[in-house]
Parts: sequence; structure tokens; C-alpha cells
Amino acid sequence: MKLYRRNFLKTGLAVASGIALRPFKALSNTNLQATEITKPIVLSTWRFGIEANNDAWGILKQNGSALDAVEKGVQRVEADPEERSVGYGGRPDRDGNVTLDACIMDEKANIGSVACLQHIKHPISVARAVMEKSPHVMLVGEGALQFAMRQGFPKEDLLTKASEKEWREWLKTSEYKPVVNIENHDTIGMIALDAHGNLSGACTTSGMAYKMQGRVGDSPIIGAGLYVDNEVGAAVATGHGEEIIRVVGSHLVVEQMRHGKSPQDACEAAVQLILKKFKIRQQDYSATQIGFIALNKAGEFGAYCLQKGFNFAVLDEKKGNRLIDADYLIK
Ligand code: SD4
Repeated sequence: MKLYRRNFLKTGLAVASGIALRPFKALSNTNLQATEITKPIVLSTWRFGIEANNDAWGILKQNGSALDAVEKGVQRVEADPEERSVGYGGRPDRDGNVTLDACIMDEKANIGSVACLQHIKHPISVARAVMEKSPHVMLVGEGALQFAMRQGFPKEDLLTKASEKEWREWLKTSEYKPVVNIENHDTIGMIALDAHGNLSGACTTSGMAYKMQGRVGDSPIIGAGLYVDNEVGAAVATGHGEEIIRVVGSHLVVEQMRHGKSPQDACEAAVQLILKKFKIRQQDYSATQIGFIALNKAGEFGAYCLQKGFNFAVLDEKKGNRLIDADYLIK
């Protein structure tokens, strides 16, 4: 069993709302005493995370960087036309456009993001190019496409026959109910700790099926869909993006860890806050899903979601690659 002592945590952190924080003290390697650090380790959202983890592992096991690993890992799902919620083959918006959101963050807080990007199969790599080759951190729409093409990414048609057929069916009723659970709405989010002890994360999605044109979810928004702090941990979100943005979910999870919570407790606190916001707004949450996964510097991880149905994949040397059902709030 890992011992993971936080010397500054004498006062206890359980707070009724799960959100209020004790006075800040940064978590760093000097006040962490982990007798056993699990590294490398990689986590990703949903069942397609198993294969994505395998690809990431090819880099991690050779002492490669977490940044390279997460980019490589999510690329597999982006390229798979059978995965209807990410990249090529992703479900279009209500006008039939496949618009993609992605972001990436490394251990130095370098960030890159694209939103509402069309025609490029690997938005995560465009996000990385924004991070490494532009003076900006986020490009959207046509500008993102132009940038991608200038960087040499091929322009492709991403609407597969199967997605088009489904969309045409949907047009008959054009009923837009963002039912968010396993089938309709899955983002690949991946976070990894490499052999050098560095964290990075990536997140990529086609967003909500049949969304309004121009709609952007949480996934390309650093802090909402993804956040990494190399002194603390990393978190990534999936599910109903509007609700995740509302609480800046992934940053919230990382901040909870900074203040001493375990990755599991941090994810729980974020989901609890989201439920609270639903209640305050008297909004129905019965058909929505929100999930977080989190990883800290010791390689400890956690996950939590609003309701049953979210799973995630974890891969490390000792226990191999496994799919785990996340615990959930509404029972
Ligand atoms: C979005 N959060 O666009 C994304 C979609 C998603 O599981 O995560 N689906 O709102």
C-alpha cells in the first residue's frame, strides 16, 4: 500500500460542501513523502481508453514523455471511424458539420487548444502545434483550420456514411435533447505520469451530437475539460460540457488535490458541486452525465461521475491495463 503523507494536512480537510478549502499550501515534492510512486501510469476515459492506453504505453515504457504519450494515445480514437464521438466519424452538428474540440497541456503549463475545427482528423495534434508553433494558446473555427493546413495537416471529409445516415434520420424529428451517457457522448480524455515524474494531459471530442453550429464544450477549454499542474496532479472531464465549464471542473479537481484531497475525493467534490449547481438552478439532471478522472504526483488515481455508466481505463506496470467502473453520486 502506498503511503502518501501530506505533512501540512494536520487540520483535516473534510468540509460539508466538499468544496470549501483550508488555507492554501502548495503540494510539492518536498512535502510529499511517497514511499512508493506508481510511474509510469496512464488513465483515460471510457472503454476506448484501453486501446488508447496501450498506444500511450508504447511511449511511456521507453521512458518517453507523458506529453508524447497522451497525444499518441488519443490519436488512436480520433482516427477510428467506429468511434462516433471523437475525431473522424464523430457525429456532426445539426447542420451536418463535424466540428472538433481538443486541448493538450504539459508539465510546464504549456497549453494548446482548438475549438470548432473542421476537416482535420487529429485535432489533438493541431492543439499541440498551437502550443508549440504559435504565439497563442487557442485557435477556433476557420482560423484553426487555416493554421492546421499551413502546418501540413491534410484537409479531409470527416463525416462517414454511417454518421451521415444517422444524422439524416435525426433530421426527421430534429429533436435536440442532450442525453448524456455512454452511447451518445464520449470524449477521450487522457492523463499520464511518465517515468521522469512529469504529468501531461490531452482531451479530444466531436462534442455533443447535433449541437448548434458553433457550439463549444468544455473539452478544448483549459481548466474545464483538462488541467495539469506538475506539482500536484492532473484531471480530465467528460460528459455535459456546459455543466463542466460552469464550475471549471478539471481545475477544480486539481485545486482540491493541491489542498490535500486524494484524487478520488477531489473528483467527488467536483461532481458534488455540479449537482449543487443543477439544484440551485432547478434544472433537471436525470438524463445527464458528468465524469472526472484524476491522477496525482504519486501515481494515485481516482474517478467519479454523476450517475451510473461511466468507466475509465488505467494502465501501469504492476497491474496492467484494466477498465474500471467509476463510482457515482446519484444512487
Ligand atoms: C462536450 N464534454 O462537448 C464534451 C463531450 C463529452 O462524453 O465529454 N462526452 O460537452
